[in-house]
Amino acid sequence: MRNDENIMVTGATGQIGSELVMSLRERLGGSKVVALGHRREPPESIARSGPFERGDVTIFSELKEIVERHDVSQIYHLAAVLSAVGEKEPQRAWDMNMRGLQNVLELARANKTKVFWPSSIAVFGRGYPRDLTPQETVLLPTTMYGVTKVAGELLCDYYNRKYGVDVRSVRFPGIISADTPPGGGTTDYAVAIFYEAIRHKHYECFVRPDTVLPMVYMPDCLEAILGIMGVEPSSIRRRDAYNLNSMSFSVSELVKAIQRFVPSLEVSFNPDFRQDIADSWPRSLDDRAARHDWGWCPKYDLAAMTKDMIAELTRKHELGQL
Ligand code: AKB
Repeated sequence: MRNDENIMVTGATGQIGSELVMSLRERLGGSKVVALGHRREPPESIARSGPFERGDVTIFSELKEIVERHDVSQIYHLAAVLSAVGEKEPQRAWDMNMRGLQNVLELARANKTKVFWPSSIAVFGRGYPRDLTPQETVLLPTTMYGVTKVAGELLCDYYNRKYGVDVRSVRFPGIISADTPPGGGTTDYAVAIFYEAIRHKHYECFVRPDTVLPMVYMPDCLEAILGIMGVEPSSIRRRDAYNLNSMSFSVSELVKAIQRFVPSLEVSFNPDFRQDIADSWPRSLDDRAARHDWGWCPKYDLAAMTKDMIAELTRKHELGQL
């Protein structure tokens, strides 16, 4: 990454955005990274360390004005409605996820901007192998979020082939982090359980104990984003999205791992509509293409991630920040 470039991160107050902005600012300098948020107030760390813009990614003119004013040459487009909220508000999910992405790709076409856009394991749904899911298989999602991710992958591939837009993408599994909690996803339980273990020693889980999903810890998630964006365009052989695999565990295994640090944690189960979504997603993925093409190599497993999460949330709790 060159430090004469200006970067914009959309969805900058969200789970990935809030940490990606800080990581990019540490590398490039605060003034080089514009954080774009829509509804939420920015955390103080983001507001203080560089430019923050309020804007709506579905409004092309707003986005264009901000991109041009800051002379942006790379966009990390993270603003999205996730799977669970998307099932409650499918029209909003379509509008936000598709219009936002197309606006970003149109700007990228006009300004020769490089783009990162996250796809998701939600592209899978029916008729595919749930273990070591291949890079190329049937994409029949069961959620509106998944529909927007499949359509988004095709749109990225189209803009690359038709207009040469340098867009790069990965299919993220659930993301676990201790900074900003996720909002409105199906994999949110794997984060919420840590917060509740520290705060109340009790968590009511909305999926069954035997539910297995793939997950990734935030430091590896950031490495994926910076890794795929850091290589030469010729290394990127897919312009739809790469499968990523890191760790997979059942809820029971996660509970046991946390109980090593919080033995009094109790978890009850009350599955809701998110169970069906979880049951339609892969348990693990074949990510050989990502490892081969741009060097994806996650470091955290369940034990290392759990140790880190507990230490970080305990520290925040002691400081009265939880
Ligand atoms: C969600 O649960 O909706 C997201 C995802 C897997 O893309 N975390």
